Amino acid sequence: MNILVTGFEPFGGEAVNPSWEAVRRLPAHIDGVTVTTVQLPTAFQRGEQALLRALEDCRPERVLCVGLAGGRKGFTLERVGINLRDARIPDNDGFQPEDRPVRPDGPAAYFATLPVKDMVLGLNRADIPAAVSYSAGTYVCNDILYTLLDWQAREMPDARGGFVHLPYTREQAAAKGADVPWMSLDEMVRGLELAVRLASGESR
Ligand code: PCA
Repeated sequence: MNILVTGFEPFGGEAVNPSWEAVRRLPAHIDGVTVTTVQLPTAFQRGEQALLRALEDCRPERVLCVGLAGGRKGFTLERVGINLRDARIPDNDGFQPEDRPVRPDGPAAYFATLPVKDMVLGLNRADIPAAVSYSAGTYVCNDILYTLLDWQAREMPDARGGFVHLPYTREQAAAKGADVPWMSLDEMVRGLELAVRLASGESR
């Protein structure tokens, strides 16, 4: 089994993106699963292009995309990607689409095909705070999830894909005040290793 795990480059004025910091620390093999990691630009067009290139290159049986959702607590496992781009801030290329589709001819939404609820349960059992989320937003992360699921539906219908949002790191949160939720990078890496195991299991 092979899994592609992606993280994003920093955006929105942050110096780091914990998604890539955690993803790049993953081992190359987890329980016999080969792990390929790729950093995606936080830009609608280049992000999609980089994802599609990685998908064509490795044709992975499982894909877990990872991003930052600053302000959220714990891991949030996204259930759905929607056909909408509505950016609150410009992406890293200065592009700020409003009320546009990801794919003009695509369906309104795709559900994640990874076992989202089982993954949340497994993470919780290992003391990693995690919950299901029913919105990945309308920025680059949602775009990547939609693009991933759209590609898999057409090109590799037996493959499964999904998305995890991570909170700020301790350092990022501390710079913003006392009430901002955070998770240590070590815990994120431990949680992602487990998420890879759970994503590679057979139950849906
Ligand atoms: N988070 C943003 C895009 C990149 C990232 O890490 C989002 O939630 O859309």
